[in-house]
Amino acid sequence: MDVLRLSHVCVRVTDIEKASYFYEDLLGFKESDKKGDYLYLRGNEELQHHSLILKKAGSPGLAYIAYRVKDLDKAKEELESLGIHALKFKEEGVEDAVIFNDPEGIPTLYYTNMEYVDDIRMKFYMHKGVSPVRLAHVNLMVKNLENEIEFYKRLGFYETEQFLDKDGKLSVIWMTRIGQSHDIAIARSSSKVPGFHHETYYVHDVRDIIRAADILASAELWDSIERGPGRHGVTQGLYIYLRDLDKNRIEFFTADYIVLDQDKWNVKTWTYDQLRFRSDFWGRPIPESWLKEWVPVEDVATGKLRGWS
Ligand code: DHY
Repeated sequence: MDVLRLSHVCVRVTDIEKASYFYEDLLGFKESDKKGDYLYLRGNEELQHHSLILKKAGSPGLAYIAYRVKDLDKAKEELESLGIHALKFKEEGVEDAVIFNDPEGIPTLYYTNMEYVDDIRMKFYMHKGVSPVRLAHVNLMVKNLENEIEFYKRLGFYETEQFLDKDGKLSVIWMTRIGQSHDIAIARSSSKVPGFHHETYYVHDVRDIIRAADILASAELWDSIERGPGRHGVTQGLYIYLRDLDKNRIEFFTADYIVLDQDKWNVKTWTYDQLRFRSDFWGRPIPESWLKEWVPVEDVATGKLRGWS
């Protein structure tokens, strides 16, 4: 199946005005459009209409993750052949899309063409806040990790790194489609219900990561600074994790590697005794909230959050 790349995420927020303050005024995302219950945002180097949709809803969570595919009709047929029924869907800037629950229940959208908007890449005076560059990756929690990996491999993703649990069983996988350190990370969850841990935006400079903390602290949003700044062992990226005003998590990230030769790449394995350094190369402790909290995902068939009472 010709999935070209990770394209965007649609995240649930309870108050669009407050979310606009957090994501636009503080973090510096660019607004492409605001219509009713939806706010369409993008990073400085994204020419496409949006990479982050904020959707007003009763509680936080993931509405869906979207990928660009080469041929939507062919992708839909291939999904059907896997027993996955995809529903027709439309977004602002995207006329034709399909939406479905992936094999582990992650709400997923495919499209081929999105409207392109103005190019602000070198309009540096328009780069504000943390200067988000582009959506880099998403991080998911699923019950049957092997099943999910098989699906993503079918789409053209390959493994870059993996983490094994105490018993030597696969626990987290990092995969890429376009040759970054990862476009997607998937962790095995003990819960039957799938979850969304975070989305991550690439920034050009470690200074932007520090700025995220300075901006939030000076806006008195200390609780929004959850983890970091630090350097990951896995992927070697420099990072900071933030929680928005609804507790959705967002990471800013830079300085990871790219895979130059896919055919020569050996999956890098991290064992359980390396946990401390896998997560934070400097060995800093990871907050409980980061380890234990994530948000639920919508079931595309019902529009309701899975397993949420
Ligand atoms: C890790 C998490 C990420 C990422 C890269 C590496 C590892 C960890 O913190 O345990 O979200 O992007």
